[in-house]
Amino acid sequence: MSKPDVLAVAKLHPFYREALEAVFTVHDLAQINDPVIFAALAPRILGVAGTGEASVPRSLLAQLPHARVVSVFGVGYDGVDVPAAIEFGIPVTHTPDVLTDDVADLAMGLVLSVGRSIPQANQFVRAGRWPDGPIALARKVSGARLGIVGLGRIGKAIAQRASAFGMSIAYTARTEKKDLGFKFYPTAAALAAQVDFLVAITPGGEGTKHLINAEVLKALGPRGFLINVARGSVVDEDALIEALSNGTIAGAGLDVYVNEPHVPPALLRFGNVVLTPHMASATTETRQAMADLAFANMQAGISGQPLRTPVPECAALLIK
Ligand code: NAP
Ligand code: 8YV
Repeated sequence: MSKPDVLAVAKLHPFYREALEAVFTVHDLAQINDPVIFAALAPRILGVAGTGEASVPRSLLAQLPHARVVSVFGVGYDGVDVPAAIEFGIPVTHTPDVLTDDVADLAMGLVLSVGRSIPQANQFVRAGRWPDGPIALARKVSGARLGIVGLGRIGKAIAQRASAFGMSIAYTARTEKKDLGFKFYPTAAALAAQVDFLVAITPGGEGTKHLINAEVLKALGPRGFLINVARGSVVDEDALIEALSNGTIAGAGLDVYVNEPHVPPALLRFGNVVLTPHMASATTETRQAMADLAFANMQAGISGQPLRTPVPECAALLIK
């Protein structure tokens, strides 16, 4: 008997791909260039496999009459047209919680990297510059003021880690979380004005586009650092480049970009910017846990079993 067919809409992590291939036939959308071949395959597709960065537009979902699930390998699903998926009766799943620790760890790693100039110091030693003089003084992290934009699962995990560094914690989100005891600011600009390190960790998409803009960067000020581990779209990249050029902010630590995997050349030129390649969840342990969960969701969706982790919009729908 042939294996059921699923469609991969992005380059899948090998852990996820291997799990899928054991049970399903995986077709890569990127390799199907002939519309006639796609039209013949589309009615056989039972599941769609994506990543946090993948695009699953209405136009694609509309061509998959028998799809039963979109399983995203990632917690963010801003590339999926969820209203369209709901309209077509295709639930969307993602991988929350299993990556929270890793993303919070990398956010703190970037705070320490930009504050203490660790990558720059590494370059300083390797370039043989140590004998010529001491490295420039850095910024103390312990006891500094941290602002978190988006106090969800990962934001709270960042706050927990930062508390251990004696940092004071403030945040902005759509809703105030009075039980947590951190200072709430209604806007990112109001928060930025009161902190030394501003960490963005919201979902991407239209609702958060350019949440960190020129006004926020001005409020952060010449001694403030921006960390973005959310999505590239959350930060106005042009405004950020301008702010770095003018010394409006002290520096930045970035894991995500507007046009991944392409990084604006201007960002590569700043010595006070630390760049990582969208790797916040990229440890063996976490990528395995994400693959297990994404696979379990795919299998459950295709076999009509309860989904492990539907996205909130679909969870509400499935309960009704
Ligand atoms: P979550 O638990 O849903 O938390 C999201 C937080 O963002 C919530 O506190 C939410 O506010 C806040 N938020 C949403 N829209 C906002 C807005 N317009 N203004 C201010 N705050 C807003 O999600 P999570 O698990 O923490 O993940 C967050 C995001 O991190 C993901 O969606 C993804 O984009 C990103 N991420 C990146 C990586 C990476 O590799 N760099 C890895 C994993 C995740 P409320 O609490 O008021 O609803
Ligand atoms: C992954 C992510 O890098 O979970 C997310 O939202 O952005 C990351 O964990 C991505 O989904 C894997 O490609």
